[in-house]
Amino acid sequence: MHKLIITAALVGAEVTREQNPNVPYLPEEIAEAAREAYEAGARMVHLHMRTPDGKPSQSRELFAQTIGLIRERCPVLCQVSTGGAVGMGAEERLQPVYLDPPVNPDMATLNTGTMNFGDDVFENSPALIGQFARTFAERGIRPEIEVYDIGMINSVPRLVKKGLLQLPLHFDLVMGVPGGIGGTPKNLMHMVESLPPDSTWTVAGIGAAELPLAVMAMVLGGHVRVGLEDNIYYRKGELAKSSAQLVARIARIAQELDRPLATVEEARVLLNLEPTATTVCL
Ligand code: KMH
Ligand code: ZN
Repeated sequence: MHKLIITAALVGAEVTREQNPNVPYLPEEIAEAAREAYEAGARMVHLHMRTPDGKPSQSRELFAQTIGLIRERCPVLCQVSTGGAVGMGAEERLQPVYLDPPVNPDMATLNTGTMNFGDDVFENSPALIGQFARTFAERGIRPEIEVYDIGMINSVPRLVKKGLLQLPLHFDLVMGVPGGIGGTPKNLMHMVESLPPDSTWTVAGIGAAELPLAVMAMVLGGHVRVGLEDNIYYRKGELAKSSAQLVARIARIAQELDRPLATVEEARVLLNLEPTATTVCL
């Protein structure tokens, strides 16, 4: 079986320091969290930004500053969010995709459907998805397709047919968001079996679903995303100290399962990223 890629989702747009005081907000804090996650075994970080008071932000400057600080510290792959936060407009969400070397992203997320997201609506209309896919192609950025339910997988072949996406694709199966598919083993099997041929995939289980789905993904040959964006607890009643702590647990289990961790260069190959094309390490 191929090697394992662990992605660390360091901050997100929803969790707050009131919920877990270890959530990083400032560029320096996010960069430090990225370094710790890399040292614990993560090979990619999924990035959102916050203003100093914790408000979600897609500021190009904040992304540039943070990616610069991360690349001074470690070679971890930087994947920027274009999901941002619910209520943000399309151009606002696309800001980090326009970054140039040496702070250009290695990958960016592409969300392929509209859904209820907790008490809100996360809007991704067909027109918005097309706009994002075209911008990614213009910028030479490989998408990670974020899907929260089966319908969002089923819409992908249409996008391929229209020439907006090319197979093979890499998916993130986000499971357990209120409004999306539940985070159960049976649902994970259904999601994986519904993917287009030759897809690679990672699973991001939300909350208590994080660990069981991660273990199942490791057994099935998928990859794993963990971190404070998805889950603020280490175990029931115990807050996680950091995303690195959650990454380290996955790395330990992977070792027991004989699923060695990919190096950053091996992760690039597995994810069909150009070995040297887009990332410039400072
Ligand atoms: N914050 C969510 C509404 C992504 O990063 O692309 C969307 C999200 C997905 O987190
Ligand atoms: Zn995200």
